[in-house]
This record gives sequence, structure tokens and C-alpha cells, in this order.
Amino acid sequence: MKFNNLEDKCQYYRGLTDYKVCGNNNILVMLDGKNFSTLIKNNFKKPFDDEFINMMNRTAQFLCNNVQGVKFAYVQSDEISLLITDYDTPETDTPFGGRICKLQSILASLATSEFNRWFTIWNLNKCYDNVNVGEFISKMKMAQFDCKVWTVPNQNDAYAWFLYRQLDCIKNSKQQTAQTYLPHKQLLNHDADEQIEMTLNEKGINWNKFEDKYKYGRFVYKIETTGVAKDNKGNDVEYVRNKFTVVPAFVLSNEEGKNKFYDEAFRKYGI
Ligand SMILES: Nc1nc2c(ncn2[C@@H]2O[C@H](COP(=O)(O)OP(=O)(O)OP(=O)(O)O)[C@@H](O)[C@H]2O)c(=O)[nH]1
Ligand SMILES: [Mg+2]
Repeated sequence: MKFNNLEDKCQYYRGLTDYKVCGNNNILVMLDGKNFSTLIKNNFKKPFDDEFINMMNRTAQFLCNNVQGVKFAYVQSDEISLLITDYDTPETDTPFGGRICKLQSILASLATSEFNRWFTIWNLNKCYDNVNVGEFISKMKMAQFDCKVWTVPNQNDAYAWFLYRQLDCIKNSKQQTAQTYLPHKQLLNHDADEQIEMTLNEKGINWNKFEDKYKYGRFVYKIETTGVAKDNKGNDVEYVRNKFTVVPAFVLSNEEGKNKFYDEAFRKYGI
């Protein structure tokens, strides 16, 4: 191949794998903690740890607030799913021009840095007063996230993704509960529902009575929130704005849940 100059040649090769998502579409993003089983082991409570859950929630909320076009997020275990739309109006831009390498690398970096902010604070809070902070942080294990980005052709297929992840969350939540209280051997050859039945009968632990955030995961979407700010004379003024808020997930697998998902992810934005 012949090129006019060095720059043309280098840019040509680099550009060959600069793939883009198809615009005017429903863009899905999934971020997953790398090797979190090891990171979590011996650090966080089983089956569920609120401090870990809060770190994941804050990371998801940060992504919603810092990535253009996010409408809805779902958090469960060490994973976060995001829905981004770029067809709100004919003028709406696709974030990062739809460039997959940019979307994946920047979103993974945003998640990684934000999670590590809270993870570092959590680690430091466990320290003794006279610890050398610099030395402690230099030895601390840091977290990383991977990131995948793709599109689905319609809103129903976007809903299907969140339903798929929530069904996985429910199954894992049941299994994680059973594995916390009963020996592994006893659970072999039993499905998730049988496992929580056994946990109830033998240990009196009722998975069905757990809080929704543990059973169904958490959603992040915009909710009307009131706040107080100072005006230029220093007086308190109340304001109302739509703010990305973390809430316990509702069940997606029925008509009511599906409808509410459409309300929060699409209808609220007139799409
Ligand atoms: N103790 C505890 N573990 C949790 C909690 N939430 C998620 N986990 C664990 O987090 C791990 C996430 O698993 P995966 O994402 O499948 O595995 P991974 O080790 O991160 O591996 P890769 O994602 O392939 O890099 C599982 O072992 C879960 O049991 C929690 O609240 N408490
Ligand atoms: Mg993981």
C-alpha cells in the first residue's frame, strides 16, 4: 500500500478498528468488576454487604450524571447496566460520536476511578489512627471494571436486557443466600428456589422477606427532588429538579413493571 506521508499511514491503520455504534438507537452498556470475587472475599459481608452495595450504587449514579444521554441504570452484584438514547430530538448527538473504543474506555475509566474513590475511603476508615496513609494506599488493592457497548434495535429489546439481568440477579441472590447458610454439598442438584426453601426450613432464613434491593437489585433514574439553595441575598430558596436517584428495583417481569420501566426510561423523556 502506498501512503502520501507518515501521518496518513499511521492514521489509516489506527482508523481501521475505530468502530462506531449505529446512531439513532438504544445504546446498552454493561460494566463488570474485574475479578471482584477475590476483591470481595474476606472484605465484605455475605450474602449482601451494604457498604459494597453503596459503592456500586454511587458508581452507577456517577455514570448517570457524567455520561451524555443516560436514561436508566441497573446495579446488581458487581455489574452496572446503562441505557443511553441518542434519538431524543433530531439534534441529539451520540456520545463520543458513537465511537466504541471511546465509549468503552472512558466509561470503564469513569467507573473504575469513582468506585476506587469510595473503596479507598472505606479502606482508610478501617485503619488505625497512626497508619501511614501513603504507604497504606500504595499497597491497597485497587478495583477495575470492564465495559461492553452495543445497540439494540428497539425499546422492547432494551427492556429485555434489563429483564435478563434482573432474572440473573434474582437467581444469584437466592443462591448466594443459600450458600451463606448451608454447605455447598447439600445444595448440589437443587435449583435456586429449592435452595431458598431449604434455607428457610433448616435455618429459618426467609429470602422472600429480604429487602427488594437485595432480591431485585437497584435502579437509577431521574426523580423529582426538592432542595434548598441560597439566592444572591443569602436567603434560602427551594428548588425542584429531576435528579438521578438510586432506588430499590421493582420487578420487571410483569406488565406493571414493564410499564413503569417504559415510563422512567422513555416516556418521561418524550421518546
Ligand atoms: N460477599 C459479597 N459478595 C458479593 C456481593 N455482591 C456481589 N458479590 C460477589 O461478587 C462476585 C462477582 O462475580 P463475577 O462478576 O461473576 O466474577 P468476578 O470474580 O468479578 O470475575 P470477572 O467478572 O470475570 O472478572 C460474585 O462472587 C458475587 O458473589 C455482596 O454484597 N457481598
Ligand atoms: Mg465481575
